[in-house]
Amino acid sequence: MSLADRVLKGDVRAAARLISLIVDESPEAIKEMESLYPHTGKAYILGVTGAPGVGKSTLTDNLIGAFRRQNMTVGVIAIDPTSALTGGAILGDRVRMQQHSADPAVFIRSLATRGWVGGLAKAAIGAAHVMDAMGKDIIIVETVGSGQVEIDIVKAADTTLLVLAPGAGDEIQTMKAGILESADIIAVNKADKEGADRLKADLALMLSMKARPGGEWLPPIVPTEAVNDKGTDELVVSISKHREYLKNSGGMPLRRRERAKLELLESVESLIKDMVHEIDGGAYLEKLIDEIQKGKTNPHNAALDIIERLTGEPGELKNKQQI
Ligand SMILES: Nc1nc2c(ncn2[C@@H]2O[C@H](COP(=O)(O)OP(=O)(O)OP(=O)(O)O)[C@@H](O)[C@H]2O)c(=O)[nH]1
Ligand SMILES: [Mg+2]
Repeated sequence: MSLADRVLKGDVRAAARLISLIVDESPEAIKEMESLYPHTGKAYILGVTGAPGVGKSTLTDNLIGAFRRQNMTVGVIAIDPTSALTGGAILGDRVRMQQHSADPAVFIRSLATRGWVGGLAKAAIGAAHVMDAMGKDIIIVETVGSGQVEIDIVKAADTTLLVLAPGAGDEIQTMKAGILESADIIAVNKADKEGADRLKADLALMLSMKARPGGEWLPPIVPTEAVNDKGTDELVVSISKHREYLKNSGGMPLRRRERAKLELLESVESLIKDMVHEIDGGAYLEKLIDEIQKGKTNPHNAALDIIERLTGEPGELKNKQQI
């Protein structure tokens, strides 16, 4: 039986293997995914983002518990861009979500970047497709921070939960980075700590400054104490309400379109890069790099030369670029 067939039957080991192949950008993954795609699109994707240490994993663990009580099956993708260096955070996530690790209806997978950032959003969405095809009802994608990858993944989720906590000082930066605009729900975690009420009030003020015509969604601010599993039910209610809102407002296809766009563009990028590396067995790329170093050309013109080699239709593009 192929990996894809095993995934469709809910085989956890096959799913783990396929996700590894996706992360490694193996050609085998492309083949397997071809037969999986028609079986995707059923799962609901919840993005959970926020600065390091605000409590995303603890909250995620609570959410897994809440969704399981509703008899939903759950997939979790924890993305950790820093673990290449420490390896510690992933271990932390595993430990934090351990109470669900024995539950066959819960599938948790960490994605490490191993020093590369390119294609991470694509790999995460690929992993989500695998869990979707496995039959998971809801897929939680946990991402740290506010880099481009996070913003991409946040855009690709159906519902985005932004987690903030008082006192870190990070929260304001997160807002500056534009994540606040992408948030559908905001959890003010560590509500047991000083400053939570002020953070909540500041957030409410910031959100009220944006005009929301025609019943546009106003992100609810939900205080939580993840360590004590407090506020989880309120969060789950907000998630259901947002899901309902997306359904009624026609927003769902737009989000999924955004996801398809992200995946497509990342695929184009990686395919073209592969093609470039293969021209003359890599010699052409080296030659252009040499020429850039010697000042005989520049990266932009060298890129146009590459496109000329790849498409055979150079002139038109060059003219366009000059205008
Ligand atoms: N006081 C308090 N501490 C909390 C709360 N929620 C989480 N913590 C603690 O905050 C620390 C970080 O929690 P995590 O759930 O690992 O946070 P995270 O955002 O997933 O962290 P990274 O994945 O490393 O970015 C842990 O020591 C938690 O026990 C809370 O509501 N109150
Ligand atoms: Mg975490």
